Amino acid sequence: MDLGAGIRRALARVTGAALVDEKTVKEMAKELQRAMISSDVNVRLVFELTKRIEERALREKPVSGFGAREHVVKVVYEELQKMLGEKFEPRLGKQKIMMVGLFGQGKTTSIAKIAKFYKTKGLRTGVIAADIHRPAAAEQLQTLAAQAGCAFYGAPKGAAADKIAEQGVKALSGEDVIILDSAGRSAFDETLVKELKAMNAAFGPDAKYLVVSADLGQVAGKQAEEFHKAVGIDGVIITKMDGSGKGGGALSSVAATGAKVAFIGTGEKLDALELFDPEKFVARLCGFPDLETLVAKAKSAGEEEKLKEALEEGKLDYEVFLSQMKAMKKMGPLKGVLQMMGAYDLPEEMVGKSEEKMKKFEAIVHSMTKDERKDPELMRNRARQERVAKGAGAKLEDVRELVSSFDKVEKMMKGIGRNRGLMKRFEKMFGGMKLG
Ligand SMILES: Nc1nc2c(ncn2[C@@H]2O[C@H](COP(=O)(O)OP(=O)(O)OP(=O)(O)O)[C@@H](O)[C@H]2O)c(=O)[nH]1
Ligand SMILES: [Mg+2]
Repeated sequence: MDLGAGIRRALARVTGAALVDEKTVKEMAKELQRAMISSDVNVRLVFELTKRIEERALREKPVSGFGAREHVVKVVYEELQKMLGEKFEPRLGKQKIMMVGLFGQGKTTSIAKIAKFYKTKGLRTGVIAADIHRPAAAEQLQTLAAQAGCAFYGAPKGAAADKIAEQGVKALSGEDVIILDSAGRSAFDETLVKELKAMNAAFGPDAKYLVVSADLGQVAGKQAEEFHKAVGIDGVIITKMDGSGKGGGALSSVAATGAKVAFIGTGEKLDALELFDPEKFVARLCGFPDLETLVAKAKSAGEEEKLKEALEEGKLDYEVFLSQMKAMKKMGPLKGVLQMMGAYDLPEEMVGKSEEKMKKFEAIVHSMTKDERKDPELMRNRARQERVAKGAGAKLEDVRELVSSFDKVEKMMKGIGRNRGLMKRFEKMFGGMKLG
């Protein structure tokens, strides 16, 4: 399971609850534990985290303007952030960077990404190929360097790695940032430590980054410790965050050693690199880009108290459906408000439709009869679908897509809105937007 989805699901237990009490908070904490453990976060770390969350959520008084639900979300948000450490501030300016790491972790790719990163900061960058073990290593780096638009130094075959590093620094003396690519190793052992120390002495780096893949999960923390002990590292680059379910484990274990996560790699392309910022990262995981604005919005849009009165079950029909889709489209941030109310992962059906599609859907709804709009069951009929398509100047597939989107959203509503009458609340929030 995707960690973000798991966390959002856990939060939905609270945001979607009619009443936030100890039981709700404990259930949320349990769900959070499940999500984190399945992302390979160390069990002890997980329990420490949820214990702190429970304590703070139940004992602390909400800050002014925050209701019980917002308070719990805020606590989760802050504790997750603390768990992942501080924001990394890369040093800009002239420097030599050495990359270390085991086989296949993404060193060479990350070097090119970082070279590109420094280039966008206006610095001249160059890379040195000193991986003398893997036959095609220099070519790989050369190709990537060309893509990144940075200088490249590769020595003729047969040269020793530390000599290449020394010569490379001379050859690239006109560059501001010089990054050294060295050979990976299959395991952390004495030979590797020796090699690292020799490279360290020959190259004289100002910064050393360890590259680990998110696939390692909590083993990433162990590697951070070992490498730090051997040569000292300034930051860790966690690659393949895009393709691994263990990213949470890798991030938290590295942070737990006191090492800083510097960058994360999120794809094979050279621009798939992010400077690691726990605040932003956690906001994204929780689905609340900006908690404060969100709460303010929830208040003005919903007027909590009035919303609470509207707890009866609502019923979805095509008019409401369309007005909601339009509202979602217009008010992106409302996505957060809805999450606050318990809709943790809104289906693409409600937020992802293109302008063109929306126009089409609107025309389709307009060419439905009043009965059809009010009784969605009718629209399952093929003859009706065909008639409506014709009337709207749309294709039969468009009508069917609308019907299937409607079904999905209705299902979601039933799931989360059963007790709270979420539908009613939607209607209130988007009231006045009904189609004429
Ligand atoms: N999806 C994804 N793939 C990545 C990422 N970073 C690297 N890769 C891929 O991982 C593979 C290994 O990357 P390299 O950069 O060659 O790794 P390395 O550590 O230099 O490997 P050795 O030199 O053999 O030790 C390549 O296929 C990369 O395209 C990432 O952030 N996301
Ligand atoms: Mg390599």
